[in-house]
Amino acid sequence: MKVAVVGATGLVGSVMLKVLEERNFPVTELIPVASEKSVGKEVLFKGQMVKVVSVQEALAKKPHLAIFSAGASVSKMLAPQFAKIGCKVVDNSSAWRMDPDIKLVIPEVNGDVLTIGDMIIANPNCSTIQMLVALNPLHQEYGIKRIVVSTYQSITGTGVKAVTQMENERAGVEGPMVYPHPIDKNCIPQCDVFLDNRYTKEEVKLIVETHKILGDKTIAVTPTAVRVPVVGGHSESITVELKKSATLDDITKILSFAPGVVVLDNPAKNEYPMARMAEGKDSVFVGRIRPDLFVQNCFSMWVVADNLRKGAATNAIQIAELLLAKNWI
Ligand code: 11C
Repeated sequence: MKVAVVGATGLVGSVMLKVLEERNFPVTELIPVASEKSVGKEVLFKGQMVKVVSVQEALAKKPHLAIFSAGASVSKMLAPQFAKIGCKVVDNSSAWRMDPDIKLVIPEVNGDVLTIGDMIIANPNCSTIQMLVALNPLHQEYGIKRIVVSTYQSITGTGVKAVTQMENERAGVEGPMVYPHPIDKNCIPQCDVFLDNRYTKEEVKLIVETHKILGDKTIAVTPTAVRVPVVGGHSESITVELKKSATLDDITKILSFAPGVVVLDNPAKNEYPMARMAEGKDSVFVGRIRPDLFVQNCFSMWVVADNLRKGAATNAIQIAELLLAKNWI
């Protein structure tokens, strides 16, 4: 299969190549695509250097699948051009997520919504993916009434420029700032820009994407998104109130069997998920599971995942694997 990776030289793009290779995705020809300034550069795939090409060259090669991670405006403009030539597009940007005609998919949660006619499929935001991989099994069993979530997000979510900002700060070197404040030795309660309702775009994504993926707009979602000086993954403190009664044992058992979830919860041994251990892995790790001491049928937990893998590249490639299993590519 001819597979184009649009944005192949970016942080997520390079993880895409790694994950395609690791999962043995049947790539017969890799077509790395990037902006004009990167055309001619080379990327490493399966032990070989492959030349980065322009969008026009990529279209001329008629790929069967294109995985986009080049930002929303690029996706908005180019995804339809690939779809038009019969190429399935899995888009990692926010461009198509809330379009009512486009499916927003986490394979473990709502992979069954995909149909043969879907040409552009949206990959949700990283902080939504890990939250819903953990919470969907509880929603299916008990129904979710309310979610209160605070995120502790890796700087890799902002891209390579943020990593450079933190490295410069640590080295005491002046350099361009992508955040409005220093990030090293700091927590910035702002991911992305503010909207009129005083929430940030990242926080609103947690609300609207949850409603679309779970197909339930009645779920109350109260998000606070925070950027922290961490590179390995995003962590989330989640409190979930359920509609039906459940015990701690029920919740732990359901999560232990949940697809894509690894429970790591042993307070006696100080064991719980952390970004350092999630880095480079594809699972969503859940720990610190405990009942609320004041609210009935309410549980808190700590959820961690590698935002570049399950939060982006791995989820996108899992969507492509679903299409492949159905013979739709
Ligand atoms: C972050 N979640 O960590 C963002 C990165 O909508 O795909 C990905 C933004 C998006 O800042």
